[in-house]
Order: sequence, then C-alpha cells, then structure tokens
Amino acid sequence: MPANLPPEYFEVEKRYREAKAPAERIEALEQMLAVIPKHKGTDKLRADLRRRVSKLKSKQQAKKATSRGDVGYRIDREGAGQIVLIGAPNVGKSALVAALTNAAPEVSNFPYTTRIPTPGMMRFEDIQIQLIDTPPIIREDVEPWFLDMVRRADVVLLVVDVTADPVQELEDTVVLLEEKRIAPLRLAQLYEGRQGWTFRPALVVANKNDNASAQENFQIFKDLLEDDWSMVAVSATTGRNLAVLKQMLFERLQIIRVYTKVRGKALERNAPFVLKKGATVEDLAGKIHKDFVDKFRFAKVWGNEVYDGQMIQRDYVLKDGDIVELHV
Ligand SMILES: Nc1nc2c(ncn2[C@@H]2O[C@H](COP(=O)(O)OP(=O)(O)OP(=O)(O)O)[C@@H](O)[C@H]2O)c(=O)[nH]1
Ligand SMILES: [Mg+2]
Repeated sequence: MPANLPPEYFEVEKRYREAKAPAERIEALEQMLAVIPKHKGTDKLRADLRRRVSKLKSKQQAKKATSRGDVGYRIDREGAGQIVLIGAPNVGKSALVAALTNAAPEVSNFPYTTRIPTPGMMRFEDIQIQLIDTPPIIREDVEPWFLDMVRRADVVLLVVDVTADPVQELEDTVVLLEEKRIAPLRLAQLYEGRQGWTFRPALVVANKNDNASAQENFQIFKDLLEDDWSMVAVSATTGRNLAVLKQMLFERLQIIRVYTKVRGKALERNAPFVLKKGATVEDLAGKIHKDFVDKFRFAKVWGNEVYDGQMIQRDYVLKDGDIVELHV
C-alpha cells in the first residue's frame, strides 16, 4: 500500500537528517510521527520511527539520571487557584492559555510546539486564577515533573480537538494518567481502598469548536463517550464559550470571595479574601491575622443569605460575596 506521505513529512525528515543533538533528533522524529497519516500503508514506517525515538530516549534518560540537579519544572501557585491544561499535541492548549491569560505562549500549527510549562494569570471578575500551559502528553515521554504538576493542580483541564479525533485523544490521556495512578475526582469513590492514587477535579475542554460543523463533531463526541464527563465546547480562535469556561473553572475551584469592611466605613467590595468553600468567619479572621482568632468577639455580615449587618459568630459559614466586619 502506498504511504502517501504529506510534504511536511519530508521537511521534518530533512531536519532529522541534519540534526546532531539527540534532543533535536527526537523532536524531529516525533514531528515526523505526528504528520504521518495513520493507515496500514504507514504501519511499518511508524513502528520504525517509534523504535528510533525510544532508543534515543533511553540513551538520553541514562544520561539524565547521571547528571545531577535535573529535577524538571515546578511552578509556584499564584492567585486563587492553579489549573493545568494537558492533552495531545496540537489541540490548542497554548492557544487557550493565550486567549484566557496575560501570557503569550507560542501557538503554531506544528505539533510539539510547547516544550516547557508556561503559567499565565486569568482574570475572573475580581480575582486572578493561574493557568499552566504544558507540553503535549505522549506515552513515550511522561516526565515526573509533569505528573507532579498534575497531582498538585487544583483542576486539570483535559483539552481535545473536536475537529480531529477527540475520543481517542481523551482516552489516550486518561489511560496514561491512570497508569500513573491519577484519575478524575468523580471516580474516587469507585476506586476506594486503592493505595497511592491521586484524584483531581477534571474538566474536558473540547476546543476548535468554531462553527456549526465543529459543533456537530462535538455532539458526536459527546454521544460516543461512555463516561459522564463534565465538559465544555470552546474555541480559542473565536472566543466561543470562553466566558462559560471561566465560570466553570471558578466553580470547580470550590472557592469563595469574601470582602472585609471597616466599622463606620461604607460598604464596598475591595480586593477579596479567597477562601475554600465551607470556610467560617474564624478562618477569615485567621487569614487576616492570627491574633484576630483569639481576640474575635463577633462579626457582622452583609450578603445574599443574611439580613444586612446580621450579627454572626465564629462558626458562621461564609458565602461567596459576603462582606464581613470583624469585631475584635
Ligand atoms: N480553528 C481553530 N484552530 C485553533 C483553535 N485553537 C488553536 N488552534 C490552532 O491549532 C494549532 C495548534 O495550536 P496550539 O495552541 O499551538 O496547540 P497545542 O495544544 O499547544 O500544541 P502543542 O504545544 O504542540 O502540544 C494552531 O495552528 C492554532 O492556531 C481553535 O479554537 N480553532
Ligand atoms: Mg502548545
């Protein structure tokens, strides 16, 4: 069967032949693999390329293990929560981070564009949420730092491309994570009793939903999925549903915003304190100053579920949007 290779293949192949450093050769091979169409005629070629990649990788790994200090990447949490975007090559992770945050990661129609994780801050109403763009997740190369980043994230976004093969992309990512004992939070009960697992809140983001035909693909994708994922169809290019995505992310983070008021001053929403859902006035006092916890006498609250200036005690459970006047 003829292989019918696209012209890009020959471009990257040329780069492969010219590449000297192992990392460059691996990169070129991976790009070759990504542009080769998947059919019977290319089975052998793909298998051969994969073999070459893994050979080079194992050589590199051996080197890495001996060179000290190579611990990978770790991005400190900033803002009201840390959300990591993961997925197959070219699905639009970087485009989403560029559209949603102040960061400008490189976006290109070439798979394997992103090489290192890049954080950006996303504004949601009056708070900032951190999003992290990551290199594509692929079987041959899941590094420990990447898994740690996923395990530590408050929410994991599984990004797929509705115009490509979203079912496969999602399955590949989920299977890979499961092999590393990471699973979506909603499965935690199902997996009860298993040791060493990490469960993270997850959301499927079906990107490139630019038009009616993409929307049809999204419907098919939803129908084909056996599991009950929470998901949203968006377009990084047109901006479609990005506001919905932001709202969903805020809800997923399970946080509340609480404003403080000084006695005798007017009610106004200053910069909020961000607390976990279920937090009490005592938690708020502790966040302001630890002395406030001991010296707390009572507080007054203005909000949706209370009457204005209602007197509350330290065990009052705060709601998103509450304005609190602490009396110490
Ligand atoms: N039509 C359309 N194209 C998009 C959309 N989002 C991203 N793209 C395009 O898809 C290609 C890949 O986008 P990237 O953001 O670089 O993809 P990525 O997932 O970061 O890719 P890697 O870094 O290789 O893993 C680029 O050509 C983007 O312009 C979208 O919503 N609609
Ligand atoms: Mg990218």
